[in-house]
Amino acid sequence: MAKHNFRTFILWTLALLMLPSTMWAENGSDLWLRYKGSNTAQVILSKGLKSSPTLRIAMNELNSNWTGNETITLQRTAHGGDKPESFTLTRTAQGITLASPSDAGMLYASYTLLRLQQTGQLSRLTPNNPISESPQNDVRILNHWDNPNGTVERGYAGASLWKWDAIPVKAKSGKQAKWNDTALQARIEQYARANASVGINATVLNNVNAKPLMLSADMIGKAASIADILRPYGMRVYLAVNFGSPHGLGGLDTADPLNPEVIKWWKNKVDSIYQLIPDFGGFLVKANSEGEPGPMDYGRTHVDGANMLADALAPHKGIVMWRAFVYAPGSKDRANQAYEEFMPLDGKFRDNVTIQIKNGPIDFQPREAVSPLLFSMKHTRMMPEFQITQEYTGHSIHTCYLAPMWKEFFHTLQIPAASDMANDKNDMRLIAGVANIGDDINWCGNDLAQANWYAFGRLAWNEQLTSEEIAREFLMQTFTADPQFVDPMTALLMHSRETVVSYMMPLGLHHIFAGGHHYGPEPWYAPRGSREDWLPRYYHRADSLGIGFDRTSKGSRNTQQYPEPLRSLYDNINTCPENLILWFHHASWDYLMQDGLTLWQNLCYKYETGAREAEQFVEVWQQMKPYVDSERYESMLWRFQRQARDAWWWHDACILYFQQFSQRPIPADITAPRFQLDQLMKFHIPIDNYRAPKPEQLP
Ligand code: BDP
Repeated sequence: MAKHNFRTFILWTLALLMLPSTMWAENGSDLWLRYKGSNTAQVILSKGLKSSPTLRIAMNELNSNWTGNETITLQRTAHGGDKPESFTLTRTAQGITLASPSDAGMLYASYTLLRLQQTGQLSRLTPNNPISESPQNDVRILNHWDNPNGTVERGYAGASLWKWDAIPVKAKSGKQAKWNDTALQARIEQYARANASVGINATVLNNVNAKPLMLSADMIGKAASIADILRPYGMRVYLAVNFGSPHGLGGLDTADPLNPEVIKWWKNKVDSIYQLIPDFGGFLVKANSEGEPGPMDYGRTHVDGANMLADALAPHKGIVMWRAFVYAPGSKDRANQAYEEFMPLDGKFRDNVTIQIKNGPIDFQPREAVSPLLFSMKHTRMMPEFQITQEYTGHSIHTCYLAPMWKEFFHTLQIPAASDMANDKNDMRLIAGVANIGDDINWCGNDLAQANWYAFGRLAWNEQLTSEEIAREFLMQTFTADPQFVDPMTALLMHSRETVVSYMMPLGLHHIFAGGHHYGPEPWYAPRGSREDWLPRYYHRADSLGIGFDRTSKGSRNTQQYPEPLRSLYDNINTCPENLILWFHHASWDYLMQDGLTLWQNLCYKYETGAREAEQFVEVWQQMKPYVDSERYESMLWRFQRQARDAWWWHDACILYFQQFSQRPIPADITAPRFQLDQLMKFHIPIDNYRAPKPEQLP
């Protein structure tokens, strides 16, 4: 007995000693899902409603996390005209009802109710005010650029989530596979949960630069095991495919989409996928782009290629997302190409083909004009692709909240008359975001970059939400609801994208990054033998007269691809929004801007403002110390410090580089560059495939 007591005493002492560290241990892995529930809810299924894995998750979330003590009823409503995932929250004296035509809708309703609780908005739900929601996009999909070898293309949060070696192969019998690596299984389930909580309902598991290997029987069996975890959370799995697979994997001597053997190969492959993944979503294809194989290798067209795959998928209700990210070397204007290549094909794609188009016509720059193709096709389904991973906005070092960029995009699409935007294929809407998720403990590398994953989901569900409300929600749930934290940090997030634009590429400048990894400034980057359209000078076109790419009716005629009023607005330098002036115009260094400064002076001040703002971010964050756990505080502090240092690096590099062309003095109140141009030009930051640079790797 005494011995037993002593052991209890020791255990208790140890537990108490460990308590503070466990209480405060914080690694960001809980994302925005930090409910402090009291297990007081009574959750029931309405009469006749049969339980399901999805409903069990919903009930479990509410049971463990709801802090009220009313009865919550899950209820199925008739489909009617509503979208299956829509839902209504109703409050009565008896309790709260979450109603939807589908189980997934009830799950979304549960997360919505919990979000209202976490963000102090429950008062919005009163007996007179039910809350009804319906998703604006039917397919809200993440694109992982993950490779079978565990690397992530343009990933800055560690290696791939999918540890392919440890993922079990699902057997043909259809029985769920047993996971030996239960930690991995749990992590993938957390991934599904996080997505469901913001309404993301689909995922492409692998890189658009797809390896034929992804379609091997083993990999399909592994994808099926992942699909089994995601399914109860309302998520469907898709795969990116290599168009050359019949050749590269199947051993055929061609991948010509009109060849009967090739057609048969794809049909069989698709059938074998559906055997294991009955709700498989379909294929994402990058064809004839940046060296990837495609139908044009065989003298065929995008239509031939996409329709052939679509026909193989159609019997199973699968779809093809065919990317429009195409550009040939030697082009007059890369921004024109997707339009030139796809407009003649408008109306020729099958119903289950969607053309996936990056938000801008170049490549995920900090600010781009909207891709003109998105305004133009009338008889083809199109979907936008955003880049959540920060390839061009500072990797997982810089804080750059992307919701304002995406809102700007949605806003621009609304500018032309509705009749000019009519499209007869918009019965089904889709939206994609390239994921910023890896195996880092906090998922995204940068704790605040979680906000971009969060915001993508929220906007994919409802484009009308404001960036600010999304930022607030995120901060309140992920850190603290204390306004001393939420107010200044919302302001910081809201400003962050414009700050990044100012210190990297203001006034519509684009693609002046370091070659390869795209981190840091290298407007001079020009290794011999490079493709011209991979070089910054192709984009900035600085010379003694001015700077910027003339895309007007007198230049590359890119402006002519836009509908009115954008066409005229962009074409005329005096009406072109100044934040895109160098995107559309080659403007004289002495061009007078609205503030009365010359373009050159204005450019210098933009760099100055951006760098100073980045410096202020450090101060704001330092003031947040009392409200943040030390682990996340420290891990963000060095990132903000790096961001500020990088911002000055951009400032020095760009001002000095462009001054060679402008030959104009740097305004006196601009901070004097700390480095000489030739010093900066010698420096190329080392960086490996998926690790952001360390602090000491800067000049
Ligand atoms: C560019 C990336 C490259 C991608 C490509 C794409 O630099 O890694 O493969 O886009 O979207 O942004 O296909």
